Amino acid sequence: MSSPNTPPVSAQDFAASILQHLKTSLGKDAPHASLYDWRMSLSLALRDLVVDPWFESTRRTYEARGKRVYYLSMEFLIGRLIEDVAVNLQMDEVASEALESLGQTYEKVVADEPDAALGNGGLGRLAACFMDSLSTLGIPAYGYGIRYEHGLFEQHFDKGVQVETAETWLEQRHAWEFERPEVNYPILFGGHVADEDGKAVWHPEETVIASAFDTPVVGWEGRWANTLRLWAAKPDRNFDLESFNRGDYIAASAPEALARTISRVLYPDDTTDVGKELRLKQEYFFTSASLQDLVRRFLSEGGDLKSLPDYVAIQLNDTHPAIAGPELVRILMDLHSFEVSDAISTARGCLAYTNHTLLPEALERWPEDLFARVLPRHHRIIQLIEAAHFAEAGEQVRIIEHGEVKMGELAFVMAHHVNGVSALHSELVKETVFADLHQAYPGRIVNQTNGITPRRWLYACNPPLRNLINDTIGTAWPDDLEKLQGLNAHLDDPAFIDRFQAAKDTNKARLSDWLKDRDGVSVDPAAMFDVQIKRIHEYKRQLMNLLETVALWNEIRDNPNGAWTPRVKIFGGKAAPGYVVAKEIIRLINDAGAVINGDPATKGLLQVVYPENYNVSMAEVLIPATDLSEQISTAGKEASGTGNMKFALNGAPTIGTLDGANVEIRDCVGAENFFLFGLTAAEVAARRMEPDYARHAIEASPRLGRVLEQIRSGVFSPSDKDRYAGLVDGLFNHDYFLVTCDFDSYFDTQRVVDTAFADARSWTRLAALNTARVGWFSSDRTISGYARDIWNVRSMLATGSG
Ligand code: 26V
Repeated sequence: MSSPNTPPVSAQDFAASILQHLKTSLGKDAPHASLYDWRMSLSLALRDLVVDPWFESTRRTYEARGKRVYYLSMEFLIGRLIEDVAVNLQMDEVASEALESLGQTYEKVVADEPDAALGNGGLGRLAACFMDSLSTLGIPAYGYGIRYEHGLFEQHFDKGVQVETAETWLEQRHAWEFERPEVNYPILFGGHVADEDGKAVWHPEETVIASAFDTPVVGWEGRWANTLRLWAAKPDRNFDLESFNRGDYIAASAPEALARTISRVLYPDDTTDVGKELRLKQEYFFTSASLQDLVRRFLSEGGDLKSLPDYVAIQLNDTHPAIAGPELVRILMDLHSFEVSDAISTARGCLAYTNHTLLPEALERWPEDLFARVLPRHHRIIQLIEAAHFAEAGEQVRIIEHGEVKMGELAFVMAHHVNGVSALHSELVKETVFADLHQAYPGRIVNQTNGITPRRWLYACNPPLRNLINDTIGTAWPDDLEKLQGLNAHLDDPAFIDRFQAAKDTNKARLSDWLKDRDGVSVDPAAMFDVQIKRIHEYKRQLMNLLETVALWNEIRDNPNGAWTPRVKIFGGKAAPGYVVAKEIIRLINDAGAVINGDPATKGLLQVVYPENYNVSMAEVLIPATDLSEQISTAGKEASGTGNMKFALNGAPTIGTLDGANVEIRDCVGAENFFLFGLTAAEVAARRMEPDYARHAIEASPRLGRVLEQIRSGVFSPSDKDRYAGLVDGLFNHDYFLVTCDFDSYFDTQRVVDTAFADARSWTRLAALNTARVGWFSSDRTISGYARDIWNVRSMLATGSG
């Protein structure tokens, strides 16, 4: 019932293919095969089925000679691929059956796959969802990024403290990629620029080779497949013979050392502008390789570079690839003899830029001297770009200012469109960070509200709900998610609500088993599962959630015979290794959790759970099992959020602020079906102007004052009573994210949630209503918007909507 179309091969034939791979690709026979051997054989057998659609898509793309999309992203947070590919090929049941026939358990084999964690959070996961939708919509596209040897660090808790260890996904062979040793580009760094016959000529000092690895990305029902091309750095030559012959062995290995570091590790900090030379080199490395690759492809098909914008749409995922502007200008001027102004307008015709954050500390700026040392030619080209921008729009906004190169301004000036990622965020982009540039280039800023792929985030991760939906409205929804509206007609059907509840119960039991198996933690599946999963940031306010937890603990202890709604507060997420306050918050959650969980007075009513090492695969278990989605950022700070969409789609109502895409989610589900609290973005800005706003908020709330006093006095850190004094003082003195100001309305709204949850049937109706009404948040809709408003590209599929 779950696969709408017929699978391409039978279980019997597929089992034979797995066995063949076991023998010829892994060199094992069945009796001696390990879990790894089975997993690789299964992956390779599935990969075989992707190759034909992939070749066919590539052939049709070349034949059509139409415009293609190039999505440049420093991060692709992919997760596991076996289930994703199996589901897209309608092979999930066949694969499971085939493995069972070979004496293996499909779920166990699937769970053996390491997450491809080539991203920090929202921005990287969005790129992965976009790749899925580009293929599903049949839009010819390439994703370009870096093949990091080490993805996002693994998180462990040592007495509640986050400890990081290296992630090592490539220690095992990556089953899905095809190495392309013949696709190589030199990437140049450093040196100087000389004026030769009136021309600027770059004499670089270092060379690193970018070498391609391709992963096919297959869309729904295998109708189309695009390529994710990730670049690995290789040394230009193993030994610099000249230095080697001079006897300078150490100098001879310097180029190799640079090459080995460039694609070694993903930067794990998604807020602070680290300003590190290696990061700049990573950015230039993958951007230059990608542009060289697409220009080579264009020329090999006989294209005339003047018409590049008619054939090439390059999307910059944040400013990380913003060097694409000057790099494309360099390629056109230095290698293809374009005039400056033609080079700039041609490059701009190809480029568009997505802004993902308004946090000032996350907007990339490079010290000018560092920049000029690493990329001297680009430094000069940026001056040319700035001059052209001044001539066009006046001199209010500089690209190079106060000794810094501002990548946001550079990306904006070099892009034909700039987009924000939710309606509110796009308006704030116009009013704040890019207000002057918005005046100078009216109409350039547009909105494309984020989305999520319903294949991974409902169909694959939530089989019980998927089956219920199939039975209720048919099977046409996974690539036309607005069809979920058809569920509205069933919201008052008791049988439907019963089945919806049964699906949620199954998922909650699965999560409970998972927590027990993995961490030895027991939870009561009848309690409300209240979940906040995302990177740990002050603006996301995990601290406010924890303060509310402590306040509730107090309240239950004060009134043990009250009609409390049992809750399990689940946290998940990593802090950047250098983000001290975020790490204190993690420790406090773990410390307070230990005290609360050990208190017999609140046992069965309140529990705190924080499983370590949150990642995509953990999200896939947590989200379907969630009753309440926490989206509680300070209004104006969360650009969009995408977890908020995943929860709503899987039937979890939201408690949240008017921030990011929460605003649009609330519009879709109806205000009466959303647990809204807190200040608006405008009120936040106004409150910050008031003197001592935090102190006043604390004084006005005895409940909050009591919680802060407990934390400060060491109730949760008895062996080190002052451990959290600094954290608490921070709230009194500079509570920039207004935790104190929103606390009371958050607490009160949580009590409204308690009451609502206690009425099980109406809560389940609310959950189902969320699923029915958030189909608009499919990333297929988002990508169709980019294709129409920004890229001007069309779907290659007759029935596609791109
Ligand atoms: C910034 C930096 C700064 C330098 C060091 C490395 C690094 C890595 C990533 C970032 C960008 C962080 C921005 C980000 O992830 N924004 C999130 O984007 C989501 C997708 O649009 C959106 O849903 C979230 O609200 C937004 O926080």
